[in-house]
Amino acid sequence: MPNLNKLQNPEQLNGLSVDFGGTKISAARVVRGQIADYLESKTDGGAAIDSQIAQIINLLDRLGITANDKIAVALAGRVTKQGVWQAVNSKTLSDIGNVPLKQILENKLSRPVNIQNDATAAVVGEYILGAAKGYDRAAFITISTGVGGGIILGGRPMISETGLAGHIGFTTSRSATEICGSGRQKTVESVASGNAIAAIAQKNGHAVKDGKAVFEAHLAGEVWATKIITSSAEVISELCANLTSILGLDIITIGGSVGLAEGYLALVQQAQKQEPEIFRPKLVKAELGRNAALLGILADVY
Ligand code: ADP
Ligand code: BMX
Repeated sequence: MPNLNKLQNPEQLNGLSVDFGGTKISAARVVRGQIADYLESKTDGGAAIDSQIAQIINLLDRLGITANDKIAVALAGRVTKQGVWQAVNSKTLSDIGNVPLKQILENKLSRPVNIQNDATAAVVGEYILGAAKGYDRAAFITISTGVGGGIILGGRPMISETGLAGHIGFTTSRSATEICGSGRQKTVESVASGNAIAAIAQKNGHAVKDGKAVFEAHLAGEVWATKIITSSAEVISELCANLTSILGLDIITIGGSVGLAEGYLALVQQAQKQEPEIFRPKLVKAELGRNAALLGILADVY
């Protein structure tokens, strides 16, 4: 696998990219490391695989595919070395099991297509042209529909044969109580993710549509909502300390719509104060914001 240190030049990031998440699918035309065009559609987590693939192709078509365009797709779920896509949390994407997506897209688009997990793509983006530039041991945590992770060690993204490496949302937390869609008990994702934030609020009798609505209630001063958002941030702080114990990280970049929302990072940093100093890495917002995976997926490192 190529070492990322040789790929620091953002000028090399060109083409069409897709970021397929549990809530939204975004797509972009990237020109020399810049987003030149951007489109978004809503994810239907219950849709059949053919329809999910049609969504990806539709966004690419709308951006306008030319013969020479490089195409790469970042995805929620694990992506095996063979390019097979599989949801780990099957409640988020219910029909994604054992899909040979790389082959399917290559046949449809008549060119090589790189596919990779969304958070792994995001850490690569942040490493090449965002907040993790120059750090040898970096992680990206997305707090979004789920909680995902991408890790770079020694200038290389951590990728395993099964595609499971980096799935930090499925580690456990001392605050969790529920089973999650991965089948594991008491996971970080089951208590800190956008879906969990909404589910906890609904369980407590608050008629909210999604995590965003809970976040808005928190910003509006609703105490019940602040309690849920603070608890999510505390769990992410615990995760940061756990990851740092295992990997000796220098920096963690925080992304995803919950992670990027106003004041969330400050809550995680506040919770970090409970940890002894050695367990507190540098914690920053993803500099590339929502575009981290769209940019990182175009690097030739997977
Ligand atoms: P995806 O998981 O598809 O990558 P996002 O990063 O947008 O998408 O994360 C989706 C989650 O973030 C949902 O739970 C959604 O309700 C929540 N969310 C979306 N926008 C905001 C916002 N502005 N503030 C807080 N939460 C948000
Ligand atoms: C989940 C898992 C990860 C993903 C992460 C963030 C699934 C479907 N998803 O932990 O693969 O990286 O969520 O994904 O198993 P997002 O949908 O929140 O962007």
